[in-house]
Amino acid sequence: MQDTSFAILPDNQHESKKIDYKSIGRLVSYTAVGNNTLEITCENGFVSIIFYRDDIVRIVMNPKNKPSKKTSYAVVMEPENIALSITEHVDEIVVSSNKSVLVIKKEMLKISIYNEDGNPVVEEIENGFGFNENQELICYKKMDHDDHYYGFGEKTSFLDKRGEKMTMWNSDVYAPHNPEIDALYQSIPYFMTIRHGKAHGIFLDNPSKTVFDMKSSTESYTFTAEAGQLDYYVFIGPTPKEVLEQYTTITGKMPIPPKWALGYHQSRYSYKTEQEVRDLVRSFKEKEIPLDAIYLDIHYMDGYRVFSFDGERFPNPQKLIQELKDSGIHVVPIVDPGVKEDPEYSVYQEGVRGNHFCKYLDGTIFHGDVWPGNSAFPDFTSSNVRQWWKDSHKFYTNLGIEGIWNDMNEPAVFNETKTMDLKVVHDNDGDPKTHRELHNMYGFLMGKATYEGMKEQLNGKRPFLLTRAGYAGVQRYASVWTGDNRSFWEHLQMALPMCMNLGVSGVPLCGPDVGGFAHDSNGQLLARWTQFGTFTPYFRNHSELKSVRQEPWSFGDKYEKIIKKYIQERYVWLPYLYTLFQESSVTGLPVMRPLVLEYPNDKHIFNLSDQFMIGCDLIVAPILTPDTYQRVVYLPEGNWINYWTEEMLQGGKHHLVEAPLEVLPIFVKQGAIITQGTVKSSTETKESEMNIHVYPEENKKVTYRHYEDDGKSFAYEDGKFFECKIHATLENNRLEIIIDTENEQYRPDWVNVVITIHGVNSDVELIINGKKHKNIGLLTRNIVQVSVDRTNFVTNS
Ligand code: MIG
Repeated sequence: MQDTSFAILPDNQHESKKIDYKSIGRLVSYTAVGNNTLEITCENGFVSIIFYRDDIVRIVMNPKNKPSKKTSYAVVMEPENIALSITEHVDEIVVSSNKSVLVIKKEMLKISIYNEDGNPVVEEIENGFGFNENQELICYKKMDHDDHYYGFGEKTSFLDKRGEKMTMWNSDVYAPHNPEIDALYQSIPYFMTIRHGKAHGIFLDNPSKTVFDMKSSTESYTFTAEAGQLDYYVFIGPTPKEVLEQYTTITGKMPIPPKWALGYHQSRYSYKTEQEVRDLVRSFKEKEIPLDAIYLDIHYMDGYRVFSFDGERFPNPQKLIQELKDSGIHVVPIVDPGVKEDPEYSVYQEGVRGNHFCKYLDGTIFHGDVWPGNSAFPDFTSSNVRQWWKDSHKFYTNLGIEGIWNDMNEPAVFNETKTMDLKVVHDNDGDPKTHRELHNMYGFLMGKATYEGMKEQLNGKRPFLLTRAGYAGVQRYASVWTGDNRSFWEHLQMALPMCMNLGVSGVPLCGPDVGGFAHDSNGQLLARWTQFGTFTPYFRNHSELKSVRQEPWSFGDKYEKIIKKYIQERYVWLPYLYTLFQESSVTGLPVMRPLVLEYPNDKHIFNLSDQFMIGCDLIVAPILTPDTYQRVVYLPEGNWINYWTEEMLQGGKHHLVEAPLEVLPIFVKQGAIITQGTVKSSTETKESEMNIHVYPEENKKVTYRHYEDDGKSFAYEDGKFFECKIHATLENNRLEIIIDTENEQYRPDWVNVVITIHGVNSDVELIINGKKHKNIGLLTRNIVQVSVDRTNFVTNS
């Protein structure tokens, strides 16, 4: 991009050469293989259709060879054994599973898929499949006038991606993050369509450069791949949540993160010395601001050599890390892929001797310039290299480190193309492929090695990994932050749809740098951004070397008070958030959601980019512009209660709500039950009391499931968790609450439970676990409170 008007000189506009795509042509023959596969030969190429499940179909097109069934590392599922029925007609072949019908048109091969009701899910039009002389591959699909598109990983601009053309090419983009930038650090070539209230999804499993064009036509959209095969999965839906379940069955789910990963994190490029780190911790403690993690950016290293500490700046890292951990704070160091070319540096020596670095075809190592200067890059496509990288992490885990931050893993290189030479040939475990073919997989595989290494070394503790680059399935190993944003209100605004779409793309633990990374933040922006941060799944304040300081107290008392309040609020909401992360580990559903995930039929919300849901009962509507103390909030069907004022608002409408600087507008759906904890200095502090908030609805039985475990280990996988169901029924001023412990193999720290009932009168008849309660305290208008013991919960099981 040129940055003067020279770019638009009349004679300077060269038309981009259009390269025509040739169709794969007429069906010549087909064979059914096993129970779930159809192999098709066409005039100009080959297509395989593999049913993974009744509601998940994989289609692979290859113009040159019979399609390879090998998948990328993104895919964790093997096809299930299902029974297909195949019928041949004169001009088409019909393949049916229990939940879908696939119709293959023979003349100029085109594949369409219908759901159980006979409604089209995806329909190929125009050329169907095509390819061109550059071996680029394309697929044309029909666009419905009511299509809305979500997902695509980490993208700028608004929520609904209809009208956008998006490139998947992991890129280090320091600036600008604006609507023109269509490739950022992550590539998740997956999206969900919502059409007339029903949903389906497509995942194009190809780690080379891919492009999704939902812009150039209103009749069709296309996706293209620059190299490899056109290998994609169709998820039949029919609800948005089912699509996510289907997509994350293919690409995996995020295991429950360690609880400390969900607390408040403080970072800066860089906290440069042990003294600076200790001073920082002291400030948090003195000011009583909760804190769970501190990040060490590149200055902790000896000359930017990964797997090292600078001996002067950090003379005794082990002691520092242990002492901080004893006070409830984890230390997370940054690890970049670039290994400094230094013949006297053991990691470089090992890498060269062990054959671990990326190479050209002729065997010479690729070197590129990054922070440490000239560097070599581990070839993470090889399992040997990953094993080496895993083992290398003993350097960190032996020091007591349980969390790692992977940066620059697009990989970013300081040169014209900003990345590794595309001619590098990756080992790929004996199936060599160029960097051009595998680029988008590099950061994912670095994350895989890092996470698995830590997991092996942490003796049963859950590792935490934060990554900048990734590919579909990255959620199995890492959380994602959205890279180098700026302290602009516009970037606060953009973070909402970006994180919602990451959530729809299977990544539940994500968030932006709170306060903005580059540029100078200010008190009001940091206050509003921290309010939003209370509910972003990942909550870290991070800022750049040259920007003004951005710690919670940097802009004076007035702002510090508000920022502190919302960091504390995060800890109050943690039990609720934690339950949602556990749910996500099972269902793949995001914690932070666009409203369209819950209300796919509501026309007001297809592109609603400035408010979001946490779970299915909470709407959060942050303030995203300066000097703004009111805003419009849209509430979908049902009744909604203003969390702060208890005011009941009618859904299906827009409302103007008050939001003075100390208020983040939050709305709870009537019929919801919410569990909350208490303010504490970090997640390491024991929970002293559980708060159950009930927002009952007349003549309705509502149920909430609360989940808890030790927050640290994988013992939950063996059933060592706590789970209770809370039921509430309100009828004729009589409220019956039943708290039913379903599993108590893990015993929570808290015994005392305060139940707060919202929107009832003081004379309400209250029955809890079969017993009538008299000790009702009326808090204010319409709120009743009562205390019970966990030991009084009923147990059904
Ligand atoms: O080229 O390590 O996005 O969070 O502070 C800059 C220094 C390298 C980019 C990351 C940012 C980090 C910075 N890194």
